[in-house]
Amino acid sequence: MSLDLAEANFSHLSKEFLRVVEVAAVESARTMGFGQRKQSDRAAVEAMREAMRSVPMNGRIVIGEGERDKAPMLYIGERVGRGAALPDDDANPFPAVDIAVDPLEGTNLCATGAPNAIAVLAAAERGGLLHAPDMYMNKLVVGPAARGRLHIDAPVAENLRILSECLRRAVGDLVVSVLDRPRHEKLIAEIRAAGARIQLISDGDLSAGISAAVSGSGVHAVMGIGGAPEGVLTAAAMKCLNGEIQARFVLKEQLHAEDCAKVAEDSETIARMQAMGITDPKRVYQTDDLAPGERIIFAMTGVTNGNVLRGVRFFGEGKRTSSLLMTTRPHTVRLVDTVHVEGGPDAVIRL
Ligand code: VTB
Repeated sequence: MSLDLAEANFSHLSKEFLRVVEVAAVESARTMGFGQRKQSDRAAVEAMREAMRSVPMNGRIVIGEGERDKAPMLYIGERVGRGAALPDDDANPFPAVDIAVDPLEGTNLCATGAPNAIAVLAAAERGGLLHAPDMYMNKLVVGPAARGRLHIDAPVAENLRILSECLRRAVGDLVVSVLDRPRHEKLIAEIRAAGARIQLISDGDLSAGISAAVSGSGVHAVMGIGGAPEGVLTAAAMKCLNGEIQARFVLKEQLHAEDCAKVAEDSETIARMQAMGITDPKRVYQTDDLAPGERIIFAMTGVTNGNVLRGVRFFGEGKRTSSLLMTTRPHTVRLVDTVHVEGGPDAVIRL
């Protein structure tokens, strides 16, 4: 029998994944503000892939940089970790793990030095993360206080009223994070009409979702259409943070004209969804549908400063990273502040 993702392995792996997201963040952060999003992304992808090689697991990428023919690294289906050199069968001595990666979530944010760029991955036992195609997804993300209380199909004003009750404050005190896109004109108008405040973001609805589930971040919900892969990663984070995501895939016919050019014809998309096991394209996905795993590991490191994490800081004697490392078993949320010392025996560590 191949090893299950047993408790001991599981906590050990989480530390390995921390190292993986830390190096991806460091390498992309070196390119901050260069105005070269592809270069920033490549730096993160290469660093993450290299760091992943030595992880003692039989890993398989389920959400990655794209299909194999388009992405040479961390493509969907790529096997990673020390177990990748051996057949993917019961005799493989390494624990079988499914992995969703976003080596640099917010490539533009990094390229311009804007807040909330992160390096992130989620892992689970095999089958623990939905194989979501790279397409658009409508999302509603809230924190623990409102879990189970809102519905993605309810009118925006009603959801905001319930959210305000759950958070014991006025609707006018709420902040909803929304991607700043023409497709959200109506949504933005509805949030404004309901009286809530809005944080328009240029990119990064995954880190916004995490903010919504962390009290004190200043964000109370995320609404609107972003990427489906980011939706699965958000779900993995919500399992650890006791928050909630509700989501639905969005087909071309429902998209704003501006976004239509970016997506394939619906017939092609539906075929891709079916190949990935998604038979009902209109279904509402709950947190547990997107991330059904029981043993989830979620690791993220700040690249640029953000609502929850600080970005990478470089200084003469090393660098410092700020990360979130979360597991469902045991259920822990670690805020990890790492000093990577490079200055030798005379380096001074500061608080
Ligand atoms: C979405 C969002 C991501 O890119 O995928 C977005 O989920 C792309 O949307 O967080 P557009 O096609 O409208 O630009 C991010 O913002 C960053 O990867």
